[in-house]
Amino acid sequence: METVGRFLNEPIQTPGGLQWDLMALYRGVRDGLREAFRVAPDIASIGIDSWAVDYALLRGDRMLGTPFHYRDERTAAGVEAVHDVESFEELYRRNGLQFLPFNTLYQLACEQGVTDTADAMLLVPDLFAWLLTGEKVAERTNASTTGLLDVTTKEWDLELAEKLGLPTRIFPKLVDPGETIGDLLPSVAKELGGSAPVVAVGSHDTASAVVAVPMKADRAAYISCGTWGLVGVETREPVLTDAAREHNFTNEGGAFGRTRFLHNVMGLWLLSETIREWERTSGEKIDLPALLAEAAAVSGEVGVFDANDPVFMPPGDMPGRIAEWLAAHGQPVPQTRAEFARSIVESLAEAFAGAVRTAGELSGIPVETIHIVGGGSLNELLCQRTADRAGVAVEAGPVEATAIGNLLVQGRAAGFVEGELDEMREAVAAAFPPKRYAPA
Ligand code: LFR
Repeated sequence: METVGRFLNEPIQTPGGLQWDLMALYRGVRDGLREAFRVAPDIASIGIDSWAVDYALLRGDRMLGTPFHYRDERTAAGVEAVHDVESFEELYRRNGLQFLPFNTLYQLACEQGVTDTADAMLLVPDLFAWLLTGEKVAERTNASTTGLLDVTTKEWDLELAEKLGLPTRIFPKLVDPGETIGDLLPSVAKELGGSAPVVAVGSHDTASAVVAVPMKADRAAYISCGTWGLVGVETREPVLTDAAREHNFTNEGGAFGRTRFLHNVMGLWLLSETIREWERTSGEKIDLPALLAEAAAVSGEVGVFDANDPVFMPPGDMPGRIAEWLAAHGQPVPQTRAEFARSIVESLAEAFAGAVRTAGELSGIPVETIHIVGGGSLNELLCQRTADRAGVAVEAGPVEATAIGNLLVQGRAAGFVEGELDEMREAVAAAFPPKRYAPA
């Protein structure tokens, strides 16, 4: 695998709320594709994945505004509006999703005026597919994060949409990973210096990542660890029990018809937002590996906070919120940057271990190994402390699981990759041997 481009994703606070710089992202996509065609003119296909739940509304070929960031505060009103119509219990029966205040249905409930004039809703990866091909579709794994996909039939729940006052015309045709979406528009192909069909993949980044977890799914749990820590197991069928709902576990759609039964833990957002705050207030540039080395050397007791507490969701002063949480719960408050970093790692490891245990109990899968993929797999302290706190071995890597899972689904559609999911995962393990952390 060769990386030919990378670009930043920096949301922007506007008077209207926290929004995505969509056109900057599209420029990054185009620059990357142009470079890809330069180094490999015979590209067979293009696959797109991104984070979930966020979308743009369209009328014809016009976007109605700039997409909101799921961390924008406006969703609180949407939650109330939706739950007035349908209780969380009933929603869970229909869509199988954990409660997250930013699930697309809550966001759409804040947009009544706009949805009335829209004729399509496109989630972020589908939006890029449309920009590149002109085709408007909804890839099914990501559609499963909207709250508007029926967890049993895997079709749009138009009855629920109608109940919530959403026009059913805005929900595009669903496609599955592996299906061709369309060719590049001629004007786009000309600018990029090449052409290839856009093929649907697990367009939800977590769906792609889980494809590339080198696990034996009947005895392992995974943690897809980047901004979020998505902690769970893969099942053949959704788990819709009262216990699953009470533990706020989600049933998201996986590639190859599997279910991603998992829980969102706050993830490395806690650390990156802490570093952002320190850099903003001190003007210094903070070196992450050096910080983590100092954190590993902290010997005294550090406070452990609830990494799942929603107070940590919005952007802003993260070290301040952590200190406040720990003080309010009678725990030691970190004094140095190293202690803060250690407290974050310990709290994440604790939340990860707890979610793994619950995932195993709720699904009946005996967890013998925990696989950590994504950026967090490089964080040795986090991997070791997760193994220690769970009392289960961690296997770390690959770091680029999302990109690998995206490529595997494309490769299978193009006929380069053979075999079933288990064999693909064996191939991932052989190409990117995981690093093992035994529990202390
Ligand atoms: C990870 C992720 C999670 C989703 C969150 C918001 O990048 O896609 O799976 O819950 O971002 O979209």
